[in-house]
Amino acid sequence: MFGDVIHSFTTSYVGLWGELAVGDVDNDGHVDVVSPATSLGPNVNGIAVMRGDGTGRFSSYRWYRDTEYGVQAVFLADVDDDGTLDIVSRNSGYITAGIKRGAGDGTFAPMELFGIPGPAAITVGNVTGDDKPDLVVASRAEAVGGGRIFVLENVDGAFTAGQPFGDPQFWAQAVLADLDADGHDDVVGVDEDGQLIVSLMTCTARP
Ligand SMILES: [Ca+2]
Ligand SMILES: [Ca+2]
Ligand SMILES: [Ca+2]
Repeated sequence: MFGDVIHSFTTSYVGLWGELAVGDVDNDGHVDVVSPATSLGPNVNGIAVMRGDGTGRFSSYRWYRDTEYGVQAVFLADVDDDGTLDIVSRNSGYITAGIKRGAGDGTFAPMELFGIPGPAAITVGNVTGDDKPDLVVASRAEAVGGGRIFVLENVDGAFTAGQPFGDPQFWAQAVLADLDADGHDDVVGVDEDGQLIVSLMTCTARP
């Protein structure tokens, strides 16, 4: 037996399309929801943040319109290791990876954009082995310059432009795990033919 829908939340003239994420973005102990959000009239893209009140309802809603590219998916991670959840977004177009740093009170800084061709998946992990979260993008082979793993290294909380690794693959999705226990997260993914592929990462942090 499953539950009925007992609450919905209407975002007036904004539609929530894409892959959403949940987490406590304002550190009040209640789960909040973050979603790609596009206006229903003129095509304005952005990200909506809905703060949960702990009852299944939402006490506030804010729409950030700081991307000219469509946001296809978001997830939450503390990318700068300052104790607050940040938003990582996978966007359409060429400027295709973005982060919005969270202040810890439910508000977010303007999006920082990174030009990675054709991202199929974006994830966060310790790829360079220095225990700082790096951004990792698996890109689609049909994009110009794509089909590679791009590592955006975390240097003192800022991220480098993506450096490509590995031979071109038809990445469709990817997650990180340290498969060979060498202290560097590796990329585990599936290609567009449905085959499991692995890229063992050996890159080291910049001195
Ligand atoms: Ca919360
Ligand atoms: Ca953070
Ligand atoms: Ca490894």
